[in-house]
Amino acid sequence: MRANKSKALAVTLVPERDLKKFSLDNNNILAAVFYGKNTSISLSQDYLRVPVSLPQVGEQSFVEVWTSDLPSEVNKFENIFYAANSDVVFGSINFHETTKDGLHKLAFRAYKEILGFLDRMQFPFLARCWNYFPDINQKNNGIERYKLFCSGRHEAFAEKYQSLHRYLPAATAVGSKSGPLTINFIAARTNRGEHIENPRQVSAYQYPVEYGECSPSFARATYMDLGESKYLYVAGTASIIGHKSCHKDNLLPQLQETHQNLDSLLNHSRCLLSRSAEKVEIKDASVIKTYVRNVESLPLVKKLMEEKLAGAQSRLYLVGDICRSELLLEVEGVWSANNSD
Ligand code: 3EB
Repeated sequence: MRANKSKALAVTLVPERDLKKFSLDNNNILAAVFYGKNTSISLSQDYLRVPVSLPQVGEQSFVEVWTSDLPSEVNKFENIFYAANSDVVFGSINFHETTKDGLHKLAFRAYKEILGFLDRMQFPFLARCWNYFPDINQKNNGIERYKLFCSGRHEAFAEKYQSLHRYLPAATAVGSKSGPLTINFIAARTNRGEHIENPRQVSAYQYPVEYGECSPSFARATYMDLGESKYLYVAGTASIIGHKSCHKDNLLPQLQETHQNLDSLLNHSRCLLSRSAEKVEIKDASVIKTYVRNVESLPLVKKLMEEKLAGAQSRLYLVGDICRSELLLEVEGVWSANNSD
């Protein structure tokens, strides 16, 4: 068992009970994400351990492990915990809401701090963000919390960039049951990356105003060329065509529509990963993560995902609230290729 051979950054899921052995087996871990944990992030480690409070479902517990062959440093700057090597950084920021500092303000503050940190550390290419916070579909003072989050995030990007859409990373925004606003991110030194949109979907940053005063600041996918390997980080993908949610509250067609969206995106970006490949498919993912709103829907979702996945790659099933209340699931993943392909 080992990660994809890659110098700067690779990702794999490791059974939690094998983690020690995995790290002793010459795998240099940069960061490990523990799902279903409420522990706090700590620095006294050889690699970054990031807890995410969303429960995972399955026979055994997996850890999402980001590895690298390059020497790395684990550290903290202001509120950001990070692990960095010469090419990439994996970071995490956490803020607890108070009556004075609500979600809107904290989302702004968190992104402002992330963007400032990346400038200072000279990792100009923000490739991937994961956003988790409680009660995503609930309202504060009449406004849905997801929309408050989107406003704060948008303001931070807009303050820094004039044509901000060129800088928006692939992202995930999923609601937790508890815990702080948690934003995990990956950024790179390289400028050999690219943000990608899905031909079946309106770009989220161009959603009409009915979805919120400020549009969601994310790209459908981000491609990153790290020399030895190339990666496609695919954002949380749901049953949305154009800008409209489809198959409201209807699990099975939502999953099928999500698969079509993924197929469309992979087809659209396949040449970046491999010039010779006729197609890149869902089953070629190196890691695929499925978020479901209701734990009871998991047996069915899992069965249908597994049919799609026939391959040997790793997958994870997490329980969390999708950012539109009518959506029941969302799928994200990482696809990779060697640069010699
Ligand atoms: C969507 O496509 C569904 O706000 O960061 C997916 C991925 C979604 C990321 C985000 C939201 C986000 O609009 C929701």
